[in-house]
Amino acid sequence: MDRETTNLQHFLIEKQREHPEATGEFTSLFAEILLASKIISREVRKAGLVEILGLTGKINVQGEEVKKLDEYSLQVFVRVLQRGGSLCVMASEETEDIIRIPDKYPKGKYVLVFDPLDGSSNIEANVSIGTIFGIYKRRSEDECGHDGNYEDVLQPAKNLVAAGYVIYGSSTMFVYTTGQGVHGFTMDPSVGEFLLSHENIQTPKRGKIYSVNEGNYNSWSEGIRKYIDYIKSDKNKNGKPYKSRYIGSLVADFHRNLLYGGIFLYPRDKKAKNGKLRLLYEAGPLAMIVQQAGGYASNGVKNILDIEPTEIHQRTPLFIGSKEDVLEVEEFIKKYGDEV
Ligand code: P6P
Repeated sequence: MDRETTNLQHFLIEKQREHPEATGEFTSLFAEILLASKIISREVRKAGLVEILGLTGKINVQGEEVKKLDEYSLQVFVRVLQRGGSLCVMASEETEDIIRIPDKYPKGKYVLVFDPLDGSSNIEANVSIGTIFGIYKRRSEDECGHDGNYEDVLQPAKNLVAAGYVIYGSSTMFVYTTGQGVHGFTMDPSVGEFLLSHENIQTPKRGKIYSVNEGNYNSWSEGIRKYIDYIKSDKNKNGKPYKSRYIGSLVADFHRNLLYGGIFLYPRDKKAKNGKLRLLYEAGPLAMIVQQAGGYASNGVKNILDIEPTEIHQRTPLFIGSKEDVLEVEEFIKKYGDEV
């Protein structure tokens, strides 16, 4: 497709022509997500210049200090997305409870789960950070106009109808899937549009990169320690040690591995018995994206897409990226265990 003149809206319309069963129902919702992303991108880009860095003095539900851009990003998403009429409820990393749509706004049939600004601890260091989102159809009675509830939010990632992320890096990119491939759009500030840059992203079946915080090595299970030792040896399928690449910003590490191939790991450890990352609005949406790109995401024993969430902020071990690499982690866990 003509990359230079194709923005997301045009691309969605083209895709709808190819798939008559697809309707234009996402277009307005995606337009709102794009607007929120552009506003956040503007603030992230100037963060070093204005007094928007630093802490709010608040602590979020994760017990983490809330930086001003975190809070700002949450508010932007809520203010833009609540009025569009597509959503019946939202859930976010930054809010303990589900986010209801105010009565003054119409309610639609979709549910948005999102991490407005993941990796925000890296803001001061000018490291790439990102937004992650997933979209479900409501499960409760499908009468628009009714509030959504926990039943609508707590769905396995296999139910997602769309997922995506925005990476605020050297350029701002929007990467998404609606189940018909993974496509990337890069912001052209001169026209203020996200233009098609990566059509139908496919990740290599096996990579040469691993991304993990090795500082946790002594806290991991035997299965994970043996896997990491294996890929750092000449005995792995590549015949030489994998490269270590770890930014400490999930979206940035995931995005690089999606394009180049490789595996990102956040295993459980003695401190974080269920891992650190969140199932609903981090692992789940990325699992849909990576599967659409030919990769795979696992908690070490099963596909992330199949995990039924019981709590909004529940954590999960996460192994995600090139399919053969992730399957190999499952083999090591099966053979040596994952007890911590
Ligand atoms: P650690 C950032 O705080 C984050 O939530 C993810 O973006 C990132 O992958 C992970 O935590 C890094 O965690 O324990 O290695 O610093």
